[in-house]
Amino acid sequence: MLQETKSITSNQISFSDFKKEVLNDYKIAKISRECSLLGRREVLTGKAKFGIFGDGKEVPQLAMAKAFKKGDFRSGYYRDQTFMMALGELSPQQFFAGLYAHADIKADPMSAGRQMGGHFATHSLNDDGSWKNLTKQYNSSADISPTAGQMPRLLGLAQASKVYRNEKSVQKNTNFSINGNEVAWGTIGNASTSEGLFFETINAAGVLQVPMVMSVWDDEYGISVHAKFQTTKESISEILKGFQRDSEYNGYEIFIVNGWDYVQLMDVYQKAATIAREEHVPVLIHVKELTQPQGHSTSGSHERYKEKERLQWEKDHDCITKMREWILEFELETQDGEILRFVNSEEELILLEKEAKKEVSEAKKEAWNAYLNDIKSDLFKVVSILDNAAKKSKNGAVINKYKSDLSALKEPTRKDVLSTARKCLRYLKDENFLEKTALQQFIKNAIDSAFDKYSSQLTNESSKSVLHIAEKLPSYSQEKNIVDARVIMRDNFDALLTKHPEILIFGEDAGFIGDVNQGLEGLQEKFGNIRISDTGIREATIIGQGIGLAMRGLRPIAEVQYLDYLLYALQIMSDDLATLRYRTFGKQKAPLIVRTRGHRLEGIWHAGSPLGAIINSLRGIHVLVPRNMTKAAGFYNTLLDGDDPALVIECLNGYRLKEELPTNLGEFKTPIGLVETIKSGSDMTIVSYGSTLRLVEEAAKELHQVGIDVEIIDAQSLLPFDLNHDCVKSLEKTNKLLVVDEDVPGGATAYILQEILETQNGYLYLDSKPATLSAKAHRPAYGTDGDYFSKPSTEDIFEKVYEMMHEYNPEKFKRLY
Ligand SMILES: Cc1ncc(C[n+]2csc(CCOP(=O)(O)OP(=O)(O)O)c2C)c(N)n1
Ligand SMILES: [Mg+2]
Repeated sequence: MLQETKSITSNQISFSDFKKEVLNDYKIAKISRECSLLGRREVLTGKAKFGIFGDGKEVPQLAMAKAFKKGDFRSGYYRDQTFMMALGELSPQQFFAGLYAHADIKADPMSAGRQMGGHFATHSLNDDGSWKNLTKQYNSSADISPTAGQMPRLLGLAQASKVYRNEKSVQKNTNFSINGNEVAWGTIGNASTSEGLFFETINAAGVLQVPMVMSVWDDEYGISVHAKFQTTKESISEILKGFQRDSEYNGYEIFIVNGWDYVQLMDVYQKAATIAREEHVPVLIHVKELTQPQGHSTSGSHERYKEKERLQWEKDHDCITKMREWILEFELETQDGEILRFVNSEEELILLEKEAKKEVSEAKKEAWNAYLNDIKSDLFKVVSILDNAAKKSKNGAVINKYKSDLSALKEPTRKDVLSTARKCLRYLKDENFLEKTALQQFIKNAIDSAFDKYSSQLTNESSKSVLHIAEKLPSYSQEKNIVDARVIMRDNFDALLTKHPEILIFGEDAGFIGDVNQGLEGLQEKFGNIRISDTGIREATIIGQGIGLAMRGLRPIAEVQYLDYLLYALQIMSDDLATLRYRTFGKQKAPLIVRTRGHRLEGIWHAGSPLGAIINSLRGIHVLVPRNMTKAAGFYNTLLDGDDPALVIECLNGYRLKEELPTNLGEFKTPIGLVETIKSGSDMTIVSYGSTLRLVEEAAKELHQVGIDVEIIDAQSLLPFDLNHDCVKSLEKTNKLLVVDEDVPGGATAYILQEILETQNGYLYLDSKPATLSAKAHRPAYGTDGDYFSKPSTEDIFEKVYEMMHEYNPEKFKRLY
């Protein structure tokens, strides 16, 4: 077949360079495919737990990798191994290390074995937690498993380029951007475009006009479910046609290309990159006619749900098969009449294919040996200890049996080794000799080192952790300057925006009117509409914007208008933000601050306080519940001196209350992880937070009148909670404990109780049953009476305390009822 490809002539590279590139691409595709094939076998033979691979999607990823430049970011999903390999960011050995869950960041740089294979990441941070120069490397934000979960973050990654290009105050930050030239590349499967997060992100990126290139890998299926059940008209590009930009409106550039067409793909990806990079216009590339040679994952086989014809079609349209055909058929006639080819015969390709196969097979062996060697050295230690222990112990026979069972394992896990050691220790409990001590020591060391491998880096462990930042009290002028509390927020944000040029604040109504409670009043006018901006009503992608911006060195404060609507954002906060440090073994961070307001309004959707749900789903994020605006402002001041993600819940009914305006705005700091005793007392410790504290304070005054003196502690920081264990110190004095909030029963109060009784050993000091007082199990009803009968009132608090005092001293505190 004689042909002239535009890309050859237009790129004007010599044919021999072109040939080298094509054959190199082909080899990468073959290496990647071989990884998928062997990977599946490793799972089916039991050496790895689960496999989901990129077979059938190789060729478009070669094209994407060629258009991807240093400084760019990827936010994608589990099919992208070929892309990572083409960039040189994933070797076959690392691929297998991930598959085996090798818990060592050097062996598996994607996640140190924490994520299942197919979740790709690069390292944005040095070992000390400081940023690398991201413009000098390829960047992949760490994948998450929930389908379309990569979308919200993608929006922020793309928006960061726009900010760096247009906002002068951050243009000196050259570690992150060079004139906003970086493109954020998204990938998603066709079926996952059914998720709301996909549509929400597509719309928002169109509105914001950000440099995002979104590839949809379309293989017509989502596991077993065909496109006809997934997508209207069975085509994402068809239904997104309305997003196409035209002379009148901004929008998207949309390309449709077949996934097996190497030449077209190269062309489309270069064009897409130029549009996004130069014009900051989002691009959608619908890559059709892709396949799944081995089915969806190792969990099943696609022969179960695909017709024979479809299976045959997939064989014929396998992108590597098609590329191979193209390579073999390609002929180019020069002006001198010479015919140029990529290969002289098929043999050349076969040789290259054999090389690819051999490289992968060797890499697999290396990865397996490296993975196993770590464990085997532990196994030998235990076997040798048990061998000697068995000789001395009266339970020698049992111990010997455990030892030989362990020795016989060909593919031992850390669990096998440690579980044997721990079981054997029980048989030595009544004996005393050196080997027992050695065994105890082994177990202790193994558990300690397992903590580092499997449980470290949930939160910031570097010197930048906000937990190292000390309290700094607000200072006040001599003449008391009493203001509406929202003024403190506004003036403090003003000071912060001046102090930190990287801060961007955005959310629904946050821009023009300066938020619904005017905590940002006038600040858009002062700092411009890039730094203070309105967003659409789209909580999940507001958070995604924040995550992506924070991953590129900016300091976003993302506003979720009301706490009740945080549920829309909770999934992405939980799945993405809260796990980021953990799932990358501390190699990526997103110091995003989420600002919201809640508690104590009225009505089912305007008065919730789902703190139990929040703290249980957001481990990895600091959750702060300031009781007033000075405390809240102090939290923002602390957070901006560190780089941890946090959620700050302001008291909705506090903005119009009066507080004294501090003089050291932007500087005073509320410490994170410390409680504050706001009233001392001797009869009972009451721990509460947020808006209910004011009710507790009122109740305390009334209790005083009947001779009960309570101590009130403001938790103020739920995650982390009371790191200095001040609550138990209070219990030592009062011997009684009540925890009050307006969450459901067993919500955050149960968490606080567990912290105080179990973690702090508070049970040792109790004279009476510890108690909680929370709202009813239902959402709060509307209106004054709805509130009164749904949430704890001062009377409820008074009576609860009184009843506990009655039980303690019935003589002194006679029954009320
Ligand atoms: C939120 C969520 N729901 C369900 C799943 C289970 N799941 C994993 S992959 C997948 C199908 C995805 O299909 P598609 O987006 O077309 O990608 P493909 O695997 O075909 O490349 C499903 C349902 C998941 N990971 N996340
Ligand atoms: Mg699919």
